[in-house]
Amino acid sequence: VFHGTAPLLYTESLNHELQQWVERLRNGDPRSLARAISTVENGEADSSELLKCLFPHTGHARILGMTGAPGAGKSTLVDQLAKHYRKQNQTIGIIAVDPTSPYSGGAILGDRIRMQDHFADPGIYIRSMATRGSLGGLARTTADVTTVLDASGRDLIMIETVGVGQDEVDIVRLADITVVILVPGMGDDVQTIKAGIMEIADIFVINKCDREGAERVEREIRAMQSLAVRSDNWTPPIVKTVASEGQGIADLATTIGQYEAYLKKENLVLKRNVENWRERLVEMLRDAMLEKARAAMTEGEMGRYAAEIAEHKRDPYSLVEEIVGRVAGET
Ligand SMILES: Nc1nc2c(ncn2[C@@H]2O[C@H](COP(=O)(O)OP(=O)(O)OP(=O)(O)O)[C@@H](O)[C@H]2O)c(=O)[nH]1
Ligand SMILES: [Mg+2]
Repeated sequence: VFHGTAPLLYTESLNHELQQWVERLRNGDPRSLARAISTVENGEADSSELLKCLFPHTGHARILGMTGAPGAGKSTLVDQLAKHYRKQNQTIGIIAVDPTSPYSGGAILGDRIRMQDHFADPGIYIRSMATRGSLGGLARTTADVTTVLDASGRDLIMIETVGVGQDEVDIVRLADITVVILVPGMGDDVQTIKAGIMEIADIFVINKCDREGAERVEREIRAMQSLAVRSDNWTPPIVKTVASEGQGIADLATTIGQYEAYLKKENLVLKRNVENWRERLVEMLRDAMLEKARAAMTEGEMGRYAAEIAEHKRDPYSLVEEIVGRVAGET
């Protein structure tokens, strides 16, 4: 008897519940925010419905990516910047994407201790993530958490990530502004940071300038910059800091402001967003297609196909065509 009507009612009440959740989150309710973040982090069943409801409310926050080698002082800088921007009454979200062991334990603990100052301040929300190898990948999870924080009305979102691999390059691609943090005395200095990370720097910070060798790092960055001209003609400035002493933080904030003004003046904000979305759409499509293809067959079938191909009883090209056809014909 209920065929047809029951699912509809169910969907409606679910939507109503979602809308209320989103409403509370946008009104600054910390529990709704925390619940939304866990939902997308764990890729729970209602996570994509939630993200659909949240997306129209995003686009307000400025997203700042902070990346650099382990121990470069990223958390200390984020912490100091948070203090700086809080004085201007900006609300802040911080996502600390932790490296795998051996750093993660220490980093999380370190972050907790240092960021304790802010825990009483509802204007700062801090989330540490150690989700490498999780379903959907680190970059996607970070993007989804960023969406939640943005929709919650935060003015500024800072994403801290260790600059080592493709995941990190994908993560900083989320950012409107990317700050790459270097320190003196890293041996080969600039060379130890992956070329890909160097290329995405909008601003360089040389932290720990209380140590020897800051000038050398600066020379190396300048030498590297002379070889490559960016398509937006911006020459990434170099800011020197001693984050642990709060030195250079105001300078860094000013430089961030200058780059933002440059992006606005040159009409680059939308252009950059379009570029980022082009990449992210391809990734989202690839994930969704693959998920569908995986759902279309069992592990047993997959193993059988692999065996048949290995034994040359079947060719992989027609098989892939067949599976893609099967998945595409579904909708
Ligand atoms: N001497 C000196 N030490 C600093 C400076 N900034 C940070 N530190 C110290 O460097 C250590 C690492 O700082 P973090 O802020 O945890 O570095 P991080 O880049 O977040 O580290 P991971 O998240 O583990 O990659 C801490 O002991 C800081 O107190 C600085 O400017 N000078
Ligand atoms: Mg850190």
